[in-house]
Amino acid sequence: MSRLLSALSLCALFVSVLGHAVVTTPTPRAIGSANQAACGTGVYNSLKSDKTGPIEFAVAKIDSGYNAAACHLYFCRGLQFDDNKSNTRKYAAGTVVPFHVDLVAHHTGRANVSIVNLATQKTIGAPLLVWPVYANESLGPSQWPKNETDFSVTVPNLGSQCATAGACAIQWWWYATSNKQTYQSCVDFTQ
Ligand SMILES: *[C@@H]1O[C@H](CO)[C@@H](O)[C@H](O)[C@H]1NC(C)=O
Ligand SMILES: *[C@@H]1O[C@H](CO)[C@@H](O)[C@H](O)[C@H]1NC(C)=O
Ligand SMILES: *[C@@H]1O[C@H](CO)[C@@H](O)[C@H](O)[C@H]1NC(C)=O
Ligand SMILES: *[C@@H]1O[C@H](CO)[C@@H](O)[C@H](O)[C@H]1NC(C)=O
Ligand SMILES: [Cu+2]
Repeated sequence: MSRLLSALSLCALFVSVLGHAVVTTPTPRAIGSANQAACGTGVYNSLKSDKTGPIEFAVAKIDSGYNAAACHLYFCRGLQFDDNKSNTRKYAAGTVVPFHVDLVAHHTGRANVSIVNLATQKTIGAPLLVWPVYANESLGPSQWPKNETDFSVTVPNLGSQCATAGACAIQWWWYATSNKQTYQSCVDFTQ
């Protein structure tokens, strides 16, 4: 019995150390040297070690190399556009973009997907999708809503706001209220 209990607690530890979620389709913005320069090595190593890990793990590693004016950890997970410019998509108004989220561990919370302005770090318009409850940890696999991991967003007409690379991204944002952990992924695009 005690062996079973320790196996169970090891498992829980494993799950809490292992990562939790990231967008995998479209391939989101990658991490690189611009992130390290802006965020410092402690944060960079944490973000890089597990792309599904919560932002709070990286916050815990903030060191003297962290530049708060350049590294916005709670926006696009602190990842920098400059690290992955070639990954900028072009989405005409009305484009339906399929998403897949690799949801490694469920923690009850809420989520949304929005177009974001990379300069002001604000949402452009209303969120495209909202999940008032996301990744409910009380549900078993057969009950998991399919649209928490596979969904599509329709890119609205953004006028000229997103004409330049580095102006806009689509951000997926999950906040797990049950353990106060934040997950974000950004897909850079122009229109
Ligand atoms: C950024 O995206 C491109 C295109 O998807 C990819 O080939 C490249 O390896 C990425 N860059 C980094 C730094 O990972
Ligand atoms: C997800 O699917 C459920 C059940 O069909 C639906 O009620 C909900 O509105 C959908 N949520 C999103 C964000 O698409
Ligand atoms: C999560 O699922 C359980 C079991 O169906 C339900 O009782 C609970 O209300 C759900 N949580 C939220 C926040 O909706
Ligand atoms: C998206 O979700 C996050 C986490 O719950 C929340 O803080 C944020 O205000 C939401 N964004 C919008 C535009 O509703
Ligand atoms: Cu997690």
